[in-house]
Amino acid sequence: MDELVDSRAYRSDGRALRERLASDGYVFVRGLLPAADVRAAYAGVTAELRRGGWIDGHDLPLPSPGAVNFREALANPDFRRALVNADFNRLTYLGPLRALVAEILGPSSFPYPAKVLRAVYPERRPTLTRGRYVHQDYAGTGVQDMVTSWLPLMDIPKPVGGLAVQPRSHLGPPLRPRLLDPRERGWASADYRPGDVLIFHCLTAHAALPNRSSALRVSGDFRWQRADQPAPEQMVLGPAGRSVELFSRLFAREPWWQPVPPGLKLLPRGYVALPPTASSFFTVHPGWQRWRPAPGQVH
Ligand SMILES: O=C(O)CCC(=O)C(=O)O
Repeated sequence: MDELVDSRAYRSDGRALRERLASDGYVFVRGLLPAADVRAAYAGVTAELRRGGWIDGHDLPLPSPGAVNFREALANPDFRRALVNADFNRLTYLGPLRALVAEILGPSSFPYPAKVLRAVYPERRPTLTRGRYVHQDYAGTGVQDMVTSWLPLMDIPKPVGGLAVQPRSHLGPPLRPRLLDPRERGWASADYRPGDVLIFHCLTAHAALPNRSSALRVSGDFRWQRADQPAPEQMVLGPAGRSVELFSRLFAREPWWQPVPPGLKLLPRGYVALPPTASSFFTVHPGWQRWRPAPGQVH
């Protein structure tokens, strides 16, 4: 496993960041966010998970309820409370993260109100979290040049199972989902710390490393796109199909809240994604022209 290249020195240099995204498929910035803000999010999330019996008083995982995937976890009320925690949601809107994405995608970029919280148990085969399978996030939204920001909420050294990306895989064809073997060559990851941010393009292959520790791995992933492209309705209004933007009732009065851009067009729920159009960063591999969405969820 290679080390992610740290782009901290270029965090205000849009051109260098875009070049890095175009060539490697990712941008990693160590210590971008204040660690205290990330630790507050971890404290808020784990308080709910502790109350719900996911972890004990030392944050060690308990056998119950043991949901392995985000969607299953959403059925659990304590997990849902963790997901709506204000300090967790606030992370998406912190100035250094918004500024970094704006340098890459442009000033109209915005995060989807729908956010993903991961609470990943130590791996016990045959049960595996879907994030362990190699995938490309384009399949989830069908929005070209969408980027994902992945944030550790705690120290996540490699044995705790952080995210790995396959540099330059965004230049290749679509890949079939398969389990990532951490000994594979040509992959990169890091010993993550609170405040680090990994951003990757929606055609970049990525997967989580196995959690071989005794700890629950807690991280968040937030997705971003430009305002001049239609956005998937479920990422803006949420899975339950509300009439107003997800979380706006809870957080609209918070000083950090940012509504989605006015006039944003939505891709209706059930919309079947088409092969990606041209990217503004790199030439898309012709193999994507034959791409069709696979049934079922991969992550
Ligand atoms: O954190 C994980 O386990 C998986 C994350 C992932 O696949 C993603 O952010 O797209």
